[in-house]
Amino acid sequence: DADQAGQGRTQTLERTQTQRPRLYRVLLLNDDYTPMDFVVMILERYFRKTEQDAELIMLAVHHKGQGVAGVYTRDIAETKVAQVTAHARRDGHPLCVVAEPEV
Ligand code: TYC
Repeated sequence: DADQAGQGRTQTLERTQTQRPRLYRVLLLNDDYTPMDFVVMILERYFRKTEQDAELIMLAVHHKGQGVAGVYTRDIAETKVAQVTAHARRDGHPLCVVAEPEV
C-alpha cells in the first residue's frame, strides 16, 4: 500500500533525545498488625535490600507512616504490588503496598 511504498500519510518525527519511561515508587504503608520481621523479609526478597537496609526502611515506615521500597517502571512496580499483597494476605497480614508515579 501507499504507506509501505513510502508515499503514504505516516510521518515520523526525529528527536535527538531518547524517551525514558515514567518511573513509579512502590510505597509501603504502616499498620499496627504486620510483624516487623515480615516487612523486613519482604524488603529483602522482593526489593533486593540488604538486611541492614531492610531494617532501616521498615523502621522508617513504622515511625513515619510510609516509605519507598523501590522505584521501577510501571509493569515491574505493579507486579511487585501484586506479589507482595498476595504474599501478605496468604500469611494473614494487612500490609498495604501501593505504586505511585514519580513527578
Ligand atoms: N507497625 C508494625 C508493627 O509495629 C510494623 C510495620 C512496619 C508494619 C512497616 C507495616 O509497612 C509496615 N508491628
